[in-house]
Amino acid sequence: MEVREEGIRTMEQEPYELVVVANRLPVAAETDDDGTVRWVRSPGGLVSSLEPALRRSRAVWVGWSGRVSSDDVIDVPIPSSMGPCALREVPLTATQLELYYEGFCNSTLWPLYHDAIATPVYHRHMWDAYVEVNRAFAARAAEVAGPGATVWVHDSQLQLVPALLREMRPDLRIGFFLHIPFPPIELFLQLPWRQAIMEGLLGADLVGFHTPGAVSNFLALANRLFDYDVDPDGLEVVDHTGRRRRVTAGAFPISIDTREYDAIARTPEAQDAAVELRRRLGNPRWVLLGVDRLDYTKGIDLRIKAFTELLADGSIEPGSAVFLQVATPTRENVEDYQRLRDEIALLVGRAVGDHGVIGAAPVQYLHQPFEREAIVSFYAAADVMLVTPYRDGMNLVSKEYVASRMRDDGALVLSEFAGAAVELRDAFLVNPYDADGIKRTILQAMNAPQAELQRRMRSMRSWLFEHDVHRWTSSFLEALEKAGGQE
Ligand code: GDG
Repeated sequence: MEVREEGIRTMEQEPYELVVVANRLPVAAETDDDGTVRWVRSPGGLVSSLEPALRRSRAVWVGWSGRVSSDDVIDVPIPSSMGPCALREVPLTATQLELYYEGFCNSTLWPLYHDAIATPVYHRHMWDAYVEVNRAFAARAAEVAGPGATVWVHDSQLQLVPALLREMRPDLRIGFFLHIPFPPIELFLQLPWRQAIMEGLLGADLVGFHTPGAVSNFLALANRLFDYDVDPDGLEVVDHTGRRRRVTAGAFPISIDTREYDAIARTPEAQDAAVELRRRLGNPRWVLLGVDRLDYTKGIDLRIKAFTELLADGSIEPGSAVFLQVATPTRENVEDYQRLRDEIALLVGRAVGDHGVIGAAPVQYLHQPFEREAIVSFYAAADVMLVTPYRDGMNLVSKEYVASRMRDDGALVLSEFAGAAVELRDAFLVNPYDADGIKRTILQAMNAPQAELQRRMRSMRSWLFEHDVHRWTSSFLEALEKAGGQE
């Protein structure tokens, strides 16, 4: 197998002083028909959030590349040209991928941490794979971190890494950030491996969450499981040698690059694309929009039902409004996602069959990925944005919509159970389980006076311009600098 490194600029700057550890690297391997591996940069997501911090220091990113290997050790130099820093791969086998990622991460932790909306499975062989993979990540991080380096571990896939890494490298400063909700203790206690996961997290000097609610769930759990004395900012833990160590816990609500979204939305291309989209939808009075990964946590089903009922009961006149739902394919090997895909197709089919006319459908459903620029033009075209997850750590889509509304117009309907609701108080907030409440709120958003919409949007925009992703990254890293401390 030939590995071609396109446009490589090597950034070997050891010893590394900042190590990011995340399930995925910010690049993916693509294999051509002739077996040549090409590396492509994964746009958006965590990498754009961390990029400035990574460029400032001698940094390395440890993660999985997306390719499955049958060997244990691959040490292919991944082209740093695409990442903002050096990249180190943790190889995963097909079995590990199935049991650790699709299994323990997506079928146990994901549903459990999202209020058990789908039923979590508790299988010992999946847990064993999770432990094995977490060990591999910790070992890789331990290997590349320079003396006294700062390590930032990301998300639910790697909750054991902080403690494993501390054991291997007590000199490191370790931060952990959870991108999804942290569940109430009654739910967390279901987990047969609850003790081990909490011990894993408590290996960090700083544990960060999106919301104060998640912080208090975490601290309540530490108190319940270990009887540690907790205070609102953290707790002191005792390690196996009897030494006391401070673990700080805090809320760091993630955000977006607000200026970048604003700038894309202002381009003539985005504005023209928005006008064209409305025209193709039949120039209705209202365009409503949903943009989500096709995930059962996002509340896409009830949102479609609510809109369909509004058509059925005559609250929305046929032809006056079109609801466009973009649902990006995701986790297609997991059974709950396959079922959801069918359920949503059925709901859309019913809405179109019952309320469509020849040449015009009141619900348009696109189960496809789009370029970011296209998504922004959808935001720019939408009068009402529907973000109604049953539970969401933060939800960046809601923030992206606001950042893309440079005329201070448009209405955001937002679930109370998205982390973003803590900050975006001027959205039209809704209980995502309440079908009648969603219907009422959609109508309220559609019919709100322009002045009210502008007041709400202006206030949310000014919040987001101040609280952008750069502030998130620096506030976490600054808190990590101050955290820790041993007896
Ligand atoms: C997890 C947590 C937390 C979607 N479709 C396309 C596309 N997207 C982009 C959106 C947005 C991102 O994907 C989705 O982010 P969310 O935050 O809404 O949701 P999750 O994927 O579940 O993310 C979440 C987040 O981590 C960060 O901590 O907020 O709570 O669940 O940026 O725009 N982007 C492109 N094409 C698409 O078709 N380019």
